[in-house]
Amino acid sequence: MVDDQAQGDTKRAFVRKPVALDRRVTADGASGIRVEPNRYRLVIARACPWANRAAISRRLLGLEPVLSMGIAGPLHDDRSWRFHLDPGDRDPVLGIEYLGEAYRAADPDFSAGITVPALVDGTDGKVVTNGFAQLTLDFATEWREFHRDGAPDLYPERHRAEIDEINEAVYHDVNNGVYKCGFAGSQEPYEESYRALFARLDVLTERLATRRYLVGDSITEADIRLWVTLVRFDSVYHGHFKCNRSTLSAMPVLWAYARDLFQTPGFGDTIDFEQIKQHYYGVHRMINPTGVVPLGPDPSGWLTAHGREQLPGTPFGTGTPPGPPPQSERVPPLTP
Ligand SMILES: N[C@@H](CCC(=O)N[C@@H](CS)C(=O)NCC(=O)O)C(=O)O
Repeated sequence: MVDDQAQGDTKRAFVRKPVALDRRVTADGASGIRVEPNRYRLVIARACPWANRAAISRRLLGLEPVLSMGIAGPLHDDRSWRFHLDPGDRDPVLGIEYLGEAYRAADPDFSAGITVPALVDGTDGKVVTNGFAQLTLDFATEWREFHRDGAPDLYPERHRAEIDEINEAVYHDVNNGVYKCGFAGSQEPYEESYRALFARLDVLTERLATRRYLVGDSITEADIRLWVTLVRFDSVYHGHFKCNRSTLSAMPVLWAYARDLFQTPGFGDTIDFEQIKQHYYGVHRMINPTGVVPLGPDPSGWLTAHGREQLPGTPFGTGTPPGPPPQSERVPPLTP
């Protein structure tokens, strides 16, 4: 449970625990674990924003043919994420029912959070890493040999300082900021996080009013990280996490930016709003004790025109968009 991940301080603020298994897979194998085609399996859940980053990066970079993906269902219990969307309730490649089995294969005494995304070594079924922040940076850099033709550079050297700076602020105030609002155990840390969240969204609004993407003139890691929170905003963070100064759809610049990316191959085709709502409202019983999942909001607005083609920037620079996702990874089309 996410609340098990949180350590309370005296004001009962939500504090995210450090990543437990943070080994790296690198091109030269200097980390002890080398990038290899068809060896690892990326395990995600459609609901999870941290896992969503990895799914988007994999799509944009075209890693699907060399890095398979397992998809846990939206609900989990104290035995961890479960592959209940798969035939026989088991991941077809790893052969496991619960993701926790792969964590305990890596460390029989593993007692920290069993989280997605997790990169699992298919040769021994052990989790290599659940270090969500490093994972996508490594996809962009260490997995370069296996990128598709026309893949974008999501972490270009000349922009790294700027990307890192934005990512740091977005992580604290937005990505983790919504969780700090939602899981605040008392009024004061909630208000502090709420103010920091919307102040940051105001700053980002100003930045994105005159440019299509956050850094440089095409999509980077910074856009992926901001977007995974924006796309969940109206479905779960606005109500369930009390981030309700306004909906995303009432913030014109961010709403158009988020729609633009939703309609870009590799982004919207990773999103399943039903699974997102089922997870947040169904799993976080401490803040939604009934487990009732709201029917709204109507998601069809995501497909409306955004007008951001007029701004400086093109999605893939000199590269090309990815093709459609593999058949087995398609998400249901949006229905009102
Ligand atoms: N691994 C990261 C982030 C990933 C994360 O929190 N994933 C959530 C889903 S959005 C998760 O797997 N939660 C399961 C749990 O905590 O039991 C962390 O430990 O902070």
